[in-house]
Amino acid sequence: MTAPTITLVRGDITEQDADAVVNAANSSLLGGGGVDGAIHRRGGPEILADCRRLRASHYGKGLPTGRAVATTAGRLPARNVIHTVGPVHSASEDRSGLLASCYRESLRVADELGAATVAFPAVSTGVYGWPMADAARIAVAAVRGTETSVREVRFVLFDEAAYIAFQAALAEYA
Ligand code: AR6
Repeated sequence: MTAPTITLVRGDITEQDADAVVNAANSSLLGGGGVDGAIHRRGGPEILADCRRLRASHYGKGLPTGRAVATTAGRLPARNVIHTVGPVHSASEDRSGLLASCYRESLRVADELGAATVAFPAVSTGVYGWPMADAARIAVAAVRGTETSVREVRFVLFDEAAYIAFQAALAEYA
């Protein structure tokens, strides 16, 4: 196990040709907006069917924040989707450990799947309100600090501002 190579791309996570793509889900695992909506839309109903099975077998009370779980990727180019639940950003409480946990736990699940390439969105930076620069630093530090068999971690950034924030975070941790 070594630290994975980190690459940055601007684009849409649903188009990524990676072994696994990570979904910024919510604890219901039943879909939503943003990345979650795009993944279910493009991936088709098999993903939701898997999510429902997981809810029934393990996560009746919801997947806890900071945890991750895998399903099929349906019609997406990837083999699997790894669903993780980011924390809602809070100005009064430090939840950065939970955000870091999303990346660590997703990589642990990726190891179980034998995935060599994993594509991540910027978890919690949309609906969940996390400031991009801070989220980027937490994401890069978490991946750098995780022992994994994954060879490439690709951050897929939706817009220029996110891409620049991740570039800056990578430069900081170089
Ligand atoms: N590919 C890559 N990045 C994207 C895409 C895409 N197709 N679409 C949006 N982004 P969000 P969260 C960026 O809101 O903050 C859902 O309703 C987006 O610009 O998807 O973790 C879930 O069900 C932002 O920078 O996830 C939850 O309820 C980042 O991805 C809740 O939102 C994450 O934005 C999770 O909120």
